[in-house]
Amino acid sequence: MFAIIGTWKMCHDGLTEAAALLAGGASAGDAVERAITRVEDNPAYVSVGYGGLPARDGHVLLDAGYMDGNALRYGGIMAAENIQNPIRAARLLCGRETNCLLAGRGAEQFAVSAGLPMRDMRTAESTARWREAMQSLRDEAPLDAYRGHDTVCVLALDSSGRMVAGTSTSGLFLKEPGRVGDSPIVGSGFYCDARYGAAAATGLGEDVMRGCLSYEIVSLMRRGADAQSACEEALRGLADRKRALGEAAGSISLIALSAQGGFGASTTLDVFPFVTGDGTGAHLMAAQPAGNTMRIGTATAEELAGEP
Ligand code: SD4
Repeated sequence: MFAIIGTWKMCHDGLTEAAALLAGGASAGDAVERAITRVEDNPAYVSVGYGGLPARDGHVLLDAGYMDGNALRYGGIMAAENIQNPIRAARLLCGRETNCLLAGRGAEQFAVSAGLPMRDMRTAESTARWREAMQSLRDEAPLDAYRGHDTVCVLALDSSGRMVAGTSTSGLFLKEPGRVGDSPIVGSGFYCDARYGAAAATGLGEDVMRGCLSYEIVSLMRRGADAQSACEEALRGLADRKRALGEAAGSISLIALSAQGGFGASTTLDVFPFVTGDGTGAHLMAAQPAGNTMRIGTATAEELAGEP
């Protein structure tokens, strides 16, 4: 038995390949790396890897995280430039005893010394997008931090019971150089303990980190919740707390995978596309808030047209 889940429609093709790998006996780590590198390498996905959303200075600054839920180890890079596949750097760092989370220049030097391919991650399109946004950005107008900044997150359970979580993103469009979101931060953007399950988050990192939501989901599964109710309860907990503080729930979407292969997803958006994979193939899904719970169902690409 194996299972894999990823955020947003954009992971569909990579997840299809990853599910085929898992069906052939590959490890959860190889499956997660395959699914995420497929998104990183495709400049059509503008919020991850090559051609990602530039920071305010025009540079594409990348965040990625990786956790091995059997060894209970993690690795990550943040605010790093020119690393072709940030998830591969995060995975290599996961094998280390110390120095497993590297920022900026240190992350780039590590990638070079590890022999990972480097490339200028800007494309003509990403630079044009940046230039246009900078022109329309008036000093007095607040930045729309919620504009298209989606993270690819993938959680996998392989047929040997190994579990892995991975994330990769260019973070918020026009972020301040040096800004780091939740995606490379263990416990917030991702968490995995193979005894209970794995979880990951996408949305505004500043909000996700206030609730350490990925750790919270795994912790709820440790106490007996299934993956779906853990996602819903973790999100409700933070949203209720924010509302009590007079704030909106914000823009947060969560996925989870239990150690038994159960899937979960929740969102504050009207609709959150995600993809699941198992022995029956890869399936495009959607989560939609419905009153006090989440409606989860299969969806077609047409129904999700316009969604990332
Ligand atoms: C960040 N969590 O940098 C990321 C962005 C994201 O959907 O996932 N947006 O805050």
